[in-house]
Amino acid sequence: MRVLVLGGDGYLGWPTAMHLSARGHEVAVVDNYLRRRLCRELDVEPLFEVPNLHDRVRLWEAISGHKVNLLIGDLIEWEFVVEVFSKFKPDAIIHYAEQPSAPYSMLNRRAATLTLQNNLLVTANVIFAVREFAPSAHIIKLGTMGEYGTPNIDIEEGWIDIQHKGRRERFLYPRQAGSLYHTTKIMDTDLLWFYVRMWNLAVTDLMQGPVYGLITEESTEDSRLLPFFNYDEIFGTVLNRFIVQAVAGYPLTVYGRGGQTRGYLNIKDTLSCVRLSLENPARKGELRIFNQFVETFSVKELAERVLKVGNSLGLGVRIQSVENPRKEAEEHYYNPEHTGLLEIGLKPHYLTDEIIAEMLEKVRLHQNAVQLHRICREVKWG
Ligand code: USQ
Repeated sequence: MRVLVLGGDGYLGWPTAMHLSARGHEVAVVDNYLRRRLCRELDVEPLFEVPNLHDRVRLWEAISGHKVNLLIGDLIEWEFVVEVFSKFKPDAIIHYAEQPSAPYSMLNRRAATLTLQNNLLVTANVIFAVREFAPSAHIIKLGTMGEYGTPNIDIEEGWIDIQHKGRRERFLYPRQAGSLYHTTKIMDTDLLWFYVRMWNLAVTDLMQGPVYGLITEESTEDSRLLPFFNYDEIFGTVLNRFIVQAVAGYPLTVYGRGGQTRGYLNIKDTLSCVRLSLENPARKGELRIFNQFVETFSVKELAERVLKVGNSLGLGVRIQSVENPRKEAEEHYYNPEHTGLLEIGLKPHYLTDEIIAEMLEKVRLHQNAVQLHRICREVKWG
């Protein structure tokens, strides 16, 4: 298939582009380097330098023999969107082109409006471009488990049947996010659902939990193909942060009581989930939703796992409960469904001690690059 990967420079975008191209899809990546710019502005750059997309595309072609097309530009600008869609004519679009950080969205007014503007306008432009240039294309949108919040009932995969005064109807599962970033993802889902009803689009919305890891099948040959690996408070996800903290001798930063439970997945499973969704598309006129994670952990459990494995490697890991900068439940019910992706063929990589050890060893190679001032930035929700 001809697949456009929007946000192809990011933590997940570049590994997805290589993964799909290795499996014979014709891939084009699009990015405006927003993530790099924000990291630089806030002094929270990743653990190791990542070559720009031109270099990575050349390197990937030299190693794999597969050519990835590249378009640099801002998908908020309609002229650029027209150029991308009319040139490439995609069969499917994988839409990662969003400001992905909850803490960033809570930083100040400017960060909040950038997040709103970028995330909503890019989604709207993608919808209009599909209608005009690729009306049969399948849109695969990265949503987030955070759209659901932490309700006191089971979380279904996107849709819930409600019985009310003797009648039944099917609705999108009620959503209540815990950050402005997560709220923009709810708005995206609503935009897509509206245009699925109006224009018969085919859409898959992947409600993804926090991702961890840095090793994918396609990046083993050359470390310059590894993804961005942020460990700072703004762009680092929690397990990646704990791994770097363990290596750097920094106490693992469990926020508050640490009972916050989320659904996690290895970056390798993100790639499989996206590819399986691509190869088993939604129907026209369907908004299909999968909950994209493979197992749940509380933050405290994650910290204890890293402590155990880290200490077996002689790292002297400590855990420290820090005042929670976020407004979130620290003890709560959490039971989300997640069978849809297993049914279309996902074979999960679970978080074993070996995987934790492998991440610790990989990060150890960059131990001297860790900048401790990046770990805590005290972005407060209140
Ligand atoms: N947490 C800590 N200590 C830390 C960092 C985080 O206790 O040092 C806690 C947070 O308070 C939260 C949990 O760990 O309860 C997960 O935090 P996170 O930073 O890994 O994840 P989050 O901000 O929710 O966002 C990440 C990605 C986002 C994605 C989301 C999925 O950045 O793009 O949508 O995970 S989910 O969490 O299911 O909404």
